[in-house]
Amino acid sequence: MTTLGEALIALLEAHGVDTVFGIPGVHTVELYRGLARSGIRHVTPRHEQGAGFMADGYARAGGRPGVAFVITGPGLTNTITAMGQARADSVPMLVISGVNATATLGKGLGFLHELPDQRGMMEKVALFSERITEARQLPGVLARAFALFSSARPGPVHIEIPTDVMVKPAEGIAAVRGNAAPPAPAQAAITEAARLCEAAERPLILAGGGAKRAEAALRRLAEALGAPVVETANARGLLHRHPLCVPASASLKSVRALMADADLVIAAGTEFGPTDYDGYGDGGFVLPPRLIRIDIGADQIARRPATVGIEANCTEAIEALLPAIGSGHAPASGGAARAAAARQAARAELRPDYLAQVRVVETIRDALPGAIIVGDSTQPIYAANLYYDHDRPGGWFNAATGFGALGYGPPAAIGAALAVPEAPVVCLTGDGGFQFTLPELGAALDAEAPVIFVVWNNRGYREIETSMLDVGVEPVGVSPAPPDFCKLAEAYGIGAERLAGVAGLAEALRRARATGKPRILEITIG
Ligand SMILES: Cc1ncc(C[n+]2csc(CCOP(=O)(O)OP(=O)(O)O)c2C)c(N)n1
Ligand SMILES: [Mg+2]
Repeated sequence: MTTLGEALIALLEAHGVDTVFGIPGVHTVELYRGLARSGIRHVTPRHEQGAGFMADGYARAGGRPGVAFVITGPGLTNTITAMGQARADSVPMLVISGVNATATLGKGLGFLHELPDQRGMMEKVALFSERITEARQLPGVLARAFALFSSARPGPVHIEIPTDVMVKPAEGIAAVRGNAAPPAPAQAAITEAARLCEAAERPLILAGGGAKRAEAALRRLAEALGAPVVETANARGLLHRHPLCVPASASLKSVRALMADADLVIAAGTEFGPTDYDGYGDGGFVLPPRLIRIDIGADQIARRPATVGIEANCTEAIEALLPAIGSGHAPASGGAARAAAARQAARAELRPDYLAQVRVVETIRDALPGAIIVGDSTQPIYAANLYYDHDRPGGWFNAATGFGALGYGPPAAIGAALAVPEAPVVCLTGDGGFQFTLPELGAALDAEAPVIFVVWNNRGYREIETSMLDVGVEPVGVSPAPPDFCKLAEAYGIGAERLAGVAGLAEALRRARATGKPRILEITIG
């Protein structure tokens, strides 16, 4: 007999899932019956938040949904933070959990891992949460999840299976093959947008995380229009070193000036989130008056309305827009000069300490070309989110923007390394953030994920201390003592080096990469 738990694994395989991140418990052992025999790799984090963050890093780096298996109750509450992060950054994530036996649900009888209303809790953060009660529901629920991931604005989805349902017979259950595609761009919107593009003398493109897989199309549009391309944190890596690239935050005065000077702004795959556009909370960001928005979701476009909204994925929208712009249209002159001036002014705007930190990140990039750099909320990541030109599309993401969950970096980097084994993966984390998810070092070893953990050790929550000092608050609670990271590495059997400052960082990175194993490089600051 095939059980429902076994059928679920077979369906996941049919949907192309090759890795799940999970911690089993008595409520999910029946999910593992099928897993052991399948081709799916199981990676065990040391905490379910790690499972969620690994699934997130796996999805962002590899472009395929990340899958987590967790137990009911605490396994799922431990995963919520990662789901919040995935929701904020539109990361496709499937979280599959157990739940107590159907007859006990909602009665408050105190069963192991019981929550008052697990699905109700999930519905607040997931795109949808569905309980499986019958085997025949499985294909449809999975098809719905994967259709959402491939055709709409992605995010976390939750499926729960009661323990009494997991063991039900499930013969002859086959996957529903979806052909879900993103909405095709409406011709009327394309025509109107093309007219605006033709009339523009100082066009500008804003690229967000939704554009990170649209590099070739974006480059052609930028060049056809002569438009500088300003990139949010999640878009960095696009158009590396291109004369039109402005890898700087729209929270900077000089970038805002560039935007204000434009007579047409084309926003591709950006929600205009305040952590990118109003990072200092000064309210100084205003939506451009002449605005074309390209977004996969009509509801997203409606939140910050545009002159023209194109509901489509970025590549398809741009590929429809380009031929609609008259073949005689010449690129605006001066685009590269506007971009160069903005780059220079943006860099000059950085505080000297931030500029030094940006140089640290540039050292990492130049030592390991094509690396994926996964960041936590630490000073050099904040600095580089303000200004930094990464060299790999989709290869720069971190928790210092959007939801901003501290501790994201280390597990997300492990997920990234498993998704893209050929790329060097660097986790850049502070001493404070690293302590949130330190035990995942063990998971990196188990899974043979050769992540290079670069620890920016300034002995405390320094960016928060600075925020307190800036507003005259006497710093309290910002100096948690860090452990000896090199001794910790030793305890795990992981190699480590301590660097006093950044001298020698490039060589240390290359040495780390050559080992092909996880490694800690601790940079002691001050
Ligand atoms: C879950 C969570 N808790 C608290 C915070 C607030 N927070 C943001 S950055 C930070 C300090 C991080 O310290 P560290 O990793 O050492 O980086 P540093 O600022 O010292 O470079 C804190 C506490 C957060 N973003 N997320
Ligand atoms: Mg610190």
